[in-house]
Amino acid sequence: MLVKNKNLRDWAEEVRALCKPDSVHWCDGSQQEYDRLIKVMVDAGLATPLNPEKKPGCYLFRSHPSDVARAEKRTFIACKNKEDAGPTNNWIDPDELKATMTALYDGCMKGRDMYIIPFSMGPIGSPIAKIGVEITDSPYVVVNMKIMTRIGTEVLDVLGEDGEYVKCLHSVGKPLGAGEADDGWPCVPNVDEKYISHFPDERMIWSFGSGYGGNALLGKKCFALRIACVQARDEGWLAEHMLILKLTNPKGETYYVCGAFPSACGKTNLAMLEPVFPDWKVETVGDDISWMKFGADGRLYAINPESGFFGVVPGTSMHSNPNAMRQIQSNTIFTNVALTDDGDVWWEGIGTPAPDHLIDWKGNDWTPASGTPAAHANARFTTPASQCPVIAPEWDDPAGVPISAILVGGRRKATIPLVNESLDWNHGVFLGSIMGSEITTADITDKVGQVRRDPFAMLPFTGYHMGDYLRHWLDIGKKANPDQLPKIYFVNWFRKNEEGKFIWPGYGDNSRVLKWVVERLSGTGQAVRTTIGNLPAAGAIDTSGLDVTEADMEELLHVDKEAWLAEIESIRENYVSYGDRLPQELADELAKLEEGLAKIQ
Ligand code: SAT
Ligand code: MN
Repeated sequence: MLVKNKNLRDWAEEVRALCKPDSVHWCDGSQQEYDRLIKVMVDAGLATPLNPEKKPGCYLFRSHPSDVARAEKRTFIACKNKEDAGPTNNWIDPDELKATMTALYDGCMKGRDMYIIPFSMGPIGSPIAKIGVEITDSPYVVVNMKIMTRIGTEVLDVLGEDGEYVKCLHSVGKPLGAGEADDGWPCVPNVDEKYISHFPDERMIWSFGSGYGGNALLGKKCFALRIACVQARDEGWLAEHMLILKLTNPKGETYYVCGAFPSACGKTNLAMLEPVFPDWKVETVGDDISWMKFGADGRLYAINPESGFFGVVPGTSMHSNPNAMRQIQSNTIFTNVALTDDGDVWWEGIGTPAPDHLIDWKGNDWTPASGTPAAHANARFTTPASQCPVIAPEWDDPAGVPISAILVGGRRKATIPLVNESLDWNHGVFLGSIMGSEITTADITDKVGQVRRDPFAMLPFTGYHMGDYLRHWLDIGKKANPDQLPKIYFVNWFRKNEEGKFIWPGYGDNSRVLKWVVERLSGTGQAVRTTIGNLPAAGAIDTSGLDVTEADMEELLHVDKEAWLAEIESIRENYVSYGDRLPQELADELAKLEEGLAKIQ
């Protein structure tokens, strides 16, 4: 392959000399290449083809039990000054980290092929897109990257002789001896020897020891969020952990909305939701990441930098996400789900009873009496965005789509109303800064019940100081005409009543809230101004055909003074952790809120 970019040629040679693979392969991104790598993995026993009558073009992979999710403890932001990483990141001095990892990389690809994957985050050649190159020794990474990003020769063409790219180096960290073959998923089993390292000053990523998800598919969280948010700060745009959806009302007017939610809030479900109103339409532009830049008209335009969805499988059903279920019937890679005797897949929450016999995600026989989950809780599908039955036709428009509203939210059983419209941009950023979810028993900590603040759902993904990140959001507001900025809405689908039951049905019924948001944007939605924000007026949320009482709606949409006063204390505690990097505007918003609450009888 002709590689015109000298910098890339030199880097690839440098990596080859260090990692010492048996061979080097430049990925062209073709279907033949994908098929060949899949075959190599099937032949080696690392992938299982699913029954072509049930799941054509689908494969099942089982990872090592130590390698099943992002390793946050082993994720590092290695900027020059420790203070710039802030309180939410793990920091290591970049020179020290490079020395440690260079020793690990030395000879780490022996007995393996080295793949060089040029990829574009965003439609190739889009003014909002950026290029990366991932060098990896994992063919699993190559096939997943082909689905999740645009890879191959065309990207090299855009890169040209001197284009810039983000260097992404990845190794599973398991060299093979002469004649040795993998006996299962290769990785470094000891979690404390895995490294997911970011060098934001150099726009570079080094990953070692894990082959799973965001640890290894470096275009996703590592580049498109942790490195890109630093680029966005420096260049005046936003790289965010947000879905993008398109709403069309009965008049045929369209609105594009982004949404930031921490994990376990049903973000992928919301991105593809089926509205309960037959004359409304919801279409998907993206399910995880949004890059937003100002267009010539002064509005923020978003692209989905990815081209596939890497979604959590357990819990996905015809009830929770019928469109995803339709999307993953073909050409999909499943990782860590259970295999049925007829070559299909099964998982907890799929909506059908467990079969009498399965092979579980660890490769063992499983029956309903086994007492263990058949699929891992973080089992994933990797599936092309183009297969989403409700993908918006403009999902890959290089110009992006103009954003009218941004939803932020978390999983909160009390205090936070179903929906709350920000009063202005700074207030919206304040709402984004205080969002988060209650810590559950699944988090394995003693803080169960407390709120983990997760500003804009970026807690694990902000590649610099969180206080500076929030300042950047405020600065974005100063660059624009206030009328052209998206309106920010704080939503919460997870309120519970005294019996601990969810008050709001969620899923498709969330379209009722989206409808009110669009009505607000178009000027018809009714709201009441309160000290916490604009809340829907009584009856303004369309509950026709819904079994939720007026008292429930009142509960979902009122200001609970005592709860908010307690909330303020907890917000203040979190704000203190940002030290002198907490933007004054946010301290002011908190003070205003406190004053407003004091006035409530
Ligand atoms: O593994 S990923 O980082 O891609 C998904 C997630 O953990 O959010
Ligand atoms: Mn995500």
